[in-house]
Amino acid sequence: MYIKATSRSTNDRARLWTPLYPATDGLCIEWFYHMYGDTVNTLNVYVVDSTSTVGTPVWTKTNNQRNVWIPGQVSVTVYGIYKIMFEGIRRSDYISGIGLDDVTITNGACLTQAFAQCDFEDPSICNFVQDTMDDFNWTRKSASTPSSNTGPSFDHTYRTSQGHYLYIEATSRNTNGTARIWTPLYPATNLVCIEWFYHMYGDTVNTLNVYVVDSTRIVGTPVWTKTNNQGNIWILGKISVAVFGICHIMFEGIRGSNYTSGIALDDIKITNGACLGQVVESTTVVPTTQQSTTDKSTTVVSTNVVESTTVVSTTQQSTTDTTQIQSEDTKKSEYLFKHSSKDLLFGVGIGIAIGIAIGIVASFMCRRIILWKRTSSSKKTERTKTETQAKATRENKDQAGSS
Ligand SMILES: [Ca+2]
Ligand SMILES: [Ca+2]
Repeated sequence: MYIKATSRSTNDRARLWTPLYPATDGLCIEWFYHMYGDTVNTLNVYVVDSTSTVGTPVWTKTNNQRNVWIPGQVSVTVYGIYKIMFEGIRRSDYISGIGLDDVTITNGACLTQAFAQCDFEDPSICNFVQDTMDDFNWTRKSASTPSSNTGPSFDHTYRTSQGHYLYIEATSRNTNGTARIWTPLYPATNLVCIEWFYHMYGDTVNTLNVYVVDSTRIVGTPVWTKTNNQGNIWILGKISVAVFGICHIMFEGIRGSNYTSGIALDDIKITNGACLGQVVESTTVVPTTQQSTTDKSTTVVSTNVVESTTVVSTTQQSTTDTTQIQSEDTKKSEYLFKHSSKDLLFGVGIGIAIGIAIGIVASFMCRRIILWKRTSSSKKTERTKTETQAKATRENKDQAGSS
């Protein structure tokens, strides 16, 4: 679908409505748009309830975005029955066509929603903010940088002299001078995936640092750092960071000893959740700044070196998790110990009780046997005595008879 600008007036609008959808847990709206032409105006996306009252757009894009199809995505928190409306607005003349294709509406938030995706083609640089407490600023540029033997000759997005990137211009700056640029604040619910392309070319290139900083803006240690000349190529940086809460991402370029220390950035993408896809070079950062590098194989994908760093726990949260797991284990072994010793005591008690019972029964039986034996032997003695007396009486009687 497209809006044909020929024979229309300035600011004429064309609105396209979806049917009504039941949203039980928010909606994910995805589409592709094409906004090519010098006088391209605006594409708006609205979420509208069954009353059909149009409020403010949930997504908006203005001006020429070049001759490419670009994916659009937005998650909206709505509960009830909704329809989506796409609105194209014409500008001053016929070169303001807008195309729309592959619209998908899903119940629930978008799974891989990018907080930000910046190719630096728009002068607004995606609301990234220059630091004012540092030494100088990042510069938005297309084509080559002014100095030779340093900096890129074209951007990463289009690989043409028309595409734009950000870079630190080292000329007329001090050694170790820093330039910092901040993203807006993002609500991270679990992990954050940070992806970007960097270009670090020049004999005296110093350092590029990436930080994740909470809303206090207190800068800690970088979650990623790279130093020295990396050659005249754009390289993919990729890192998953455990973050729970609101955070900025901050890129810091540090100048080297002379003008050949240009560092450039392009195609920055910040996503909620861990990084997906190919991880070629992987670095695992374990707690207490102990670094162990594992699985270090490097593959060149087209002309980009793919590189990835996974931060397992540079944050309190992960450390807490580990502690919780450890204390769970401790509890478990304590429980087992307590219970096994209880069982043992119980067993010994029963054993003793049975022993005592057997002893009592045995001693009772013994006494009975002894008593019985005594009684029977005394009876026997008495019988023998009686028999002896009877015998003597009989003998006396016999003697008396014979005499
Ligand atoms: Ca600055
Ligand atoms: Ca670019």
